[in-house]
Amino acid sequence: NAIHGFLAALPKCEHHMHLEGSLSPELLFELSARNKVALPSPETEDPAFASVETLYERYRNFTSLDDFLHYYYIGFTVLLHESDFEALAYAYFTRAASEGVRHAEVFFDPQVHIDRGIAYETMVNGFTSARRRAEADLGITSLLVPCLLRHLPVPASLACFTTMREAGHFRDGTLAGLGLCSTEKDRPPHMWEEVYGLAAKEGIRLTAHAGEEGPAAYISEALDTLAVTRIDHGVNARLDEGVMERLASQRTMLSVCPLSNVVLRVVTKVAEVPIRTFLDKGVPFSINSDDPAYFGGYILDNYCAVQDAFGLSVAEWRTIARNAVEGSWCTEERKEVIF
Ligand code: ES4
Ligand code: ZN
Repeated sequence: NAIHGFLAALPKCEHHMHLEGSLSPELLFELSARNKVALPSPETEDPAFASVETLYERYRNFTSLDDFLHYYYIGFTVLLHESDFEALAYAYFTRAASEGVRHAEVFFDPQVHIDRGIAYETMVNGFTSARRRAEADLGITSLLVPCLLRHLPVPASLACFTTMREAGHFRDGTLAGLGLCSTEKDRPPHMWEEVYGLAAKEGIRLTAHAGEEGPAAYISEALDTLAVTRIDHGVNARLDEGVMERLASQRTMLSVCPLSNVVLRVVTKVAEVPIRTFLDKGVPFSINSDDPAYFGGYILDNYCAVQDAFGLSVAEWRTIARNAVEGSWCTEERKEVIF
């Protein structure tokens, strides 16, 4: 298919990719053996852990965000040393660069690692060294964005934010911004207003997952109470005309993740992701992989799935690629080199 070659060559930016979500079953078993961290027993606990294949098969059958998050957090347990975090991130940058990604803004979940006894510096040093090596060897630039976790108490978010700020990492560019992820159920955005207010005072770039399983109203609430300049997912904006118009007029970029939305049953098929509507109404968006090791595809698979569902023109793909570059948090100089 000729257009797939075109999509592979298109200069891409990825804005919604959780580094822990790029942990393949292969690397999971490898690190489990090397670090002597037991996974759930396939005999007595969870048959999915019998092999790489059965685990991939289980990943194809998630029923909800919470069902996915259960496996996602098991994956964290094998990450112990700086070299593990380095290997995880470098494997992602290698794959992304091979698919035409020129710039990637990647998420990680510091709270989960800190809570299980991993030093904050261990993960950040590992990720940072992978970023440097990937830029030097592969020409891919990247930014690192921590996500606070919505299913944990708000004071835990405050404590984590304080750790990162006191490390000086927002000021020196080690961390490029702040995000918010995990389950939206009964955790409305305004609960994080205080933390986001502190971050805004320091001039930190802000984004948040909203309108994935949560309603369109959570998108407006994130814009109003958290002062985010980007929305992660945001597909439920399609259910509210006012929210659509606001995103278009403010040019707030959505980081859309089509295969993730299908696997987690936010939509029943990629054709239900409102790509056509976003294009027609001028809502800027980028196309992303979210948790590529769990959702059956990296960024190019997501681009191809969108093409198969919508049959976009070359001009429309150029608009999507340009909007993704423009919505990035890299320098204007870097944007000009990419597009
Ligand atoms: C996530 Cl798909 C998704 N939604 C919310 N939080 C997340 N963390 C990792 N993947
Ligand atoms: Zn996500």
